Amino acid sequence: MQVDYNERIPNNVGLADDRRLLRALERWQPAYLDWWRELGPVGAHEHAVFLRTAIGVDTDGWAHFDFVRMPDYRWGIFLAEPAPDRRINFGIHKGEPAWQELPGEYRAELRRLIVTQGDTEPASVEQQRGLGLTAPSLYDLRNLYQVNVEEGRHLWAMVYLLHAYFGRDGREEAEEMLARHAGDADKPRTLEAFNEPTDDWLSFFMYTFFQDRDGKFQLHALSESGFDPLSRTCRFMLTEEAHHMFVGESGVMRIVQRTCEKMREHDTDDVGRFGAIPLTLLQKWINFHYSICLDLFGSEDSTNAANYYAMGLKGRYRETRIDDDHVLAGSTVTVPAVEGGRLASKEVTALKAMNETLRNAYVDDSQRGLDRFNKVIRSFGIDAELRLPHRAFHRNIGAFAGVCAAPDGTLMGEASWKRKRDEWLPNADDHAFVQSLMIPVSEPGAMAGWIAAPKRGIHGQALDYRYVEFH
Ligand code: BYC
Ligand code: FE
Ligand code: FE
Repeated sequence: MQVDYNERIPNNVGLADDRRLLRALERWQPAYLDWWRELGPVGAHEHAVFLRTAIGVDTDGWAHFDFVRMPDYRWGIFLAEPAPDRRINFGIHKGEPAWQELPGEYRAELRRLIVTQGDTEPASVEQQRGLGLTAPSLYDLRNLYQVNVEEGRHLWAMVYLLHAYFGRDGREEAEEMLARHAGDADKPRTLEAFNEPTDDWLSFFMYTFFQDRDGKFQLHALSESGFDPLSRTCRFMLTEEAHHMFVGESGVMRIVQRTCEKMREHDTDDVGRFGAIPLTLLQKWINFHYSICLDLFGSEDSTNAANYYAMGLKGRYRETRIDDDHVLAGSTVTVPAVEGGRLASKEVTALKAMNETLRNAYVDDSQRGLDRFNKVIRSFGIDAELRLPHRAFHRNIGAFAGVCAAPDGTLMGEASWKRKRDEWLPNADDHAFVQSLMIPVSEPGAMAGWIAAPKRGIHGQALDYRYVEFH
């Protein structure tokens, strides 16, 4: 289905035929644009950027590439095509037709899921807003802005659901989305990782590798929802998420590549002197971003998660491909626990372990990414490995909250942990060093010294294409 860009809010949901909804969204739109100008990318409002914009939701050719001044980007509302006769695929309503209207008995739960999801989207734009000033290349700058506009669109996607299905309190929640801010002392974003500063490009690539990957898994789980509008919304968001995953993985990969080249060239691990990022620093950044992202999955033992599943609101990763009864009444699984100061495990119902089940899928996926980085390191004949820290390391939610664990999972006293902290997580000197590398490069085709060039350009364009026009 093509999308009509003559409309003020491009969409494939028939907004023109629903005057009330259209008016409500048109009232929210100026507040969104004000927010974007105030808390969106710094100093970018006059740039013309080679961006892709959704023009249809079918798999072939939904994207259109052109130069867009970012405030003129057409944030729209797109849902994946409906699956004919779609059913609820899990939980107590399994087999019933998917809900096309809001199921009244689950209103509170759905509202909460949608608000939590929606809150992360503008949060990420706020967290990344300063990065445009220090991009390592025009290619990377363009990718940053592409991610930013799409996260803005993801907010639109959730705000659409709130406006279309939740009436007045939905509209209030939509306003609150622009009132909470990443890192704000009084009104922070809901989930902790969305309040962390993201001030350098190493952090940006780790963010898109680890934190957007939480987005991928949460969106997959929500795309299984029996509430069909939520499912269709998330299915379309996932097509955009794939690019965010690419930006993160290829970004870290290119840094690893440059680091290894410098290690070989100078026959040393200490490549900071040569303007590259040592593997030890990459490891610290991994330790930080991975651990705060594990928290995003919630507690190992969660009544909320059990309810979401039983009610048919939030499924497992690729629910329909799993070979079981999709009801899970009476089945149990073991989840990690801490008992008497030791790592242990405990049995909980499979329903209450839903957060852990999703986290497990995330851990495996993250490990596959690290395996690919390690393959590059090995291809240089370098005997080193990047590792995911133990799940107990640096956690703030769930069984390991408040536990002092080393990256290898060894439990220890708080004082010892604090003494070691600077060896495991980025410290002030590390931040200062990485910051010192953040010198903007804006010559077409040129790259900052700490990162290798990508293999190819965007949408068939050359690497030295002028992806961003500064005005
Ligand atoms: N920080 O029962 P529990 C993305 C709270 S990322 C702070 O385990 P539940 C993106 C919890 O709210 C994807 N608080 O929680 C990425 C609860 O509070 P109450 C975002 C936390 O509900 C990059 C209490 O602790 N989408 O799209 O099972 C760029 C008990 O916990 C945290 C979603 O998250 C935390 N980390 O699980 C842009 C999907 N964790 O009730 C975008 C929707 C838990 O005691 N959200 N708490 O007041 C959910 O499915 C669930 O809310 C969660 C939490 C999985 C997040
Ligand atoms: Fe998103
Ligand atoms: Fe994303």
